[in-house]
Amino acid sequence: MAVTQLLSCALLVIAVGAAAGFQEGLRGHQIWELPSSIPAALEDLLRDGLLDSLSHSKSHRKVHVPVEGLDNARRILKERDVEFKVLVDDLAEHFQGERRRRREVDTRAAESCTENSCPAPLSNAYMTFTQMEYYLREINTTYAPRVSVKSIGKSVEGRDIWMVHVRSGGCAQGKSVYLECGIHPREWIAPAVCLQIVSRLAVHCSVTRAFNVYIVPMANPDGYVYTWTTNRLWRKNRGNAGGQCVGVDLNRNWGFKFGVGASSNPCSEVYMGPSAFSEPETQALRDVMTSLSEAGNLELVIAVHSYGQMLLYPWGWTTEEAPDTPEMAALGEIFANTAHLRHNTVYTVTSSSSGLYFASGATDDWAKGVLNTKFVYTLELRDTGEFGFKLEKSQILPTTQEVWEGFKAMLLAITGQKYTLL
Ligand code: 0X9
Ligand code: ZN
Repeated sequence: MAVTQLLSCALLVIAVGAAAGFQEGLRGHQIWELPSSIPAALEDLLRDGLLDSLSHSKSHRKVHVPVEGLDNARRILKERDVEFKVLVDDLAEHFQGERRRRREVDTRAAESCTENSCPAPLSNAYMTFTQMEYYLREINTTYAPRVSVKSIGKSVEGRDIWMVHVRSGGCAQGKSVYLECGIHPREWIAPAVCLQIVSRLAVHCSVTRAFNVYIVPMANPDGYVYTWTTNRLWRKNRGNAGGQCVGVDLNRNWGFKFGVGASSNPCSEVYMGPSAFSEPETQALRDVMTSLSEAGNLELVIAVHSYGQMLLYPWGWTTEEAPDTPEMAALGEIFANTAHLRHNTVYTVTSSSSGLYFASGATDDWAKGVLNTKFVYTLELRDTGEFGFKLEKSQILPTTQEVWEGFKAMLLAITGQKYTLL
């Protein structure tokens, strides 16, 4: 056999192998739809990791059931006479089929992001972590010294957690704003929108005249890489602290009211970890936020997530009012009203405990409770459940556009100016 034939055979084997491995972590996993009214005890099941809630909607609940939990979950639902519908019976098959179909129809010219040239974040496709790093490396040189990118620490698997700093334009006392994105890796729209915001901030110098903006576009790189290769619905990091199951929910691992509305079961999707800040990712994020706060003027913190179209302010651990609630609600309305002007998308502004559910150990409650930052939010981006975590790439641009308008309006309002949509 000629060398070229041998080579192409070998490549074929590699390609087939890679295709078979794609999303294999979801082999046998299912998506079920549960009825609107379910016994309260089912909440415990959700928390204990048998079921992974995929929708915030109270009228219907989509849940992801890991293969290991199928028999148990079926038995428990049967015992309680709860009927359910199987929407997807093998998630690995589902994602592999989807990838095949995508390759067949996707003939559009892609924007380019290579190691040698990645001048802008992709707006018509989700980026791999490697592509994100190409882009960050490029802006670090192109826009220096106004924009700089540095690593604030390493993930469990040794990847860098990058932070972009866009400096204020000559206002020495510029207030600081901090955006954390991608702590939940399956929420792909969050880093996509954050990188678009980085790019807009870099290009439009005037927006940040009065602000130092700090953005961590990908807070959980290991989890994100894992969603690309093995399990598109992965929520946690890739730490092994708990033993038999992998991963800690980084948005339950922060050291303020640690353990409220979270799980101590390592197999749960909302596993809080063995102790507060047990994970290198939350340690890095905590340390950088602490130093920004100690520098004296950290004014606004937004943790960007999806989905649900909600702008949530603390607390998540109790329904009691957090300090500055009227101010947070008012600034939140400015965001929502301005975002709405762009594409009519409705963002609901509410406290997380009353609008969503009880959960603490999250970035937002810690920023409010420990740093005492005035304006703190969790922003749940598009949509309200139709595509959920698998939001189509065609939504990157419109989601960015509305969030960008809302974000600018917030910045202006903080400096006492009024926003007008041009
Ligand atoms: O549950 C979360 O961590 C966030 N929702 S998500 O669907 N993106 O996972 C909401 C966090 C809101 N904040 C607090 N509960 N403190
Ligand atoms: Zn999230």
